[in-house]
Amino acid sequence: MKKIKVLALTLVFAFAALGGAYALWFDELYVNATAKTGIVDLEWTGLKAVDPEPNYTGYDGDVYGTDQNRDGLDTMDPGNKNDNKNIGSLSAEIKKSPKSENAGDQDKVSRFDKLQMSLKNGYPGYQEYVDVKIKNVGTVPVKFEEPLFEGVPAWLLVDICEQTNADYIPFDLTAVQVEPGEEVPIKIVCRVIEDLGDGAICPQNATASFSISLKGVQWNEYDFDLVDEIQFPRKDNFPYPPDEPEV
Ligand SMILES: [Ca+2]
Ligand SMILES: [Ca+2]
Ligand SMILES: [Ca+2]
Repeated sequence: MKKIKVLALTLVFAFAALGGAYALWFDELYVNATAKTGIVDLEWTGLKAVDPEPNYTGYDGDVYGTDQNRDGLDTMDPGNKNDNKNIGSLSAEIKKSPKSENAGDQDKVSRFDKLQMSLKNGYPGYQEYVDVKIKNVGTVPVKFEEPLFEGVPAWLLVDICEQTNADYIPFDLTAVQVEPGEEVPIKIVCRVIEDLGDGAICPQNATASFSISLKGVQWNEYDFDLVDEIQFPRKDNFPYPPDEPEV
C-alpha cells in the first residue's frame, strides 16, 4: 500500500515537471523485436508391411504364394508344423489426413498422419504386423498421450510393440519424447483370436473398422497446465556465470 502511495506521488511530480519541459536535450532508446512460434507436427514414415496383398482371394495363383519366391506366405506360430500358405494379408498405406478441425492440430509441415491398415481374409491364428516410424517433422519436442484404440472387435488383438521380430515387447509410447527431426520406430501387430470366451468363437466373414489415435503434444504441456501469465521466479538451470561481463 505504501509503495502505491509513493508511486502515485512520484507520478504527480512527474506530470508537474512535464508542464515546463520543452526544449530540453533528449535521446530515445528503442526495442525492435521479432517473434516467431514453432511447429508441432508429426507424420508417419518408413512403412513396411510384412504380409501385404495380394492374398489367396485377391490373385490368380495358388495358396502357396504369389510368385516363384512364394511371396505372401502367412506366418505360423513357433512350433506349428503345418505348412505356410498365403491365405490372409495385412496391407498398409500412409495417406494424407483431412485437414483437422481442431485448432491445435495445424499440420504446418505434413498431413501424412493417417496409416490405413487393411486385414483381409483373416482366420484364427493369423498374425501379422507393419513396421512404421513416427517422425517429428516440427520444431518442438513432442510427448505422447496414451494411445486410443477405438472399434477394435473382440476377435482381434491389436497392439503397439517394439520393432523386433525376436520377441513381443509392448511399446510404451507415453515413455518417449521425440525431438524435432527424430523418428520413433514402432510395430503395429494384429492377431485374429479364436476363443472369445463364454462359448463364443471368432465370427466368419466379419468386417470391422477400427482406429488407433496417437496424440503427440508439445512436451512442456504434458501433464502440466500452462497459465497465460508471466511467471516468476524463473527456474534458471544455467544462470549467468559469475564472471560473465555485463553487455
Ligand atoms: Ca502432421
Ligand atoms: Ca499372406
Ligand atoms: Ca494432423
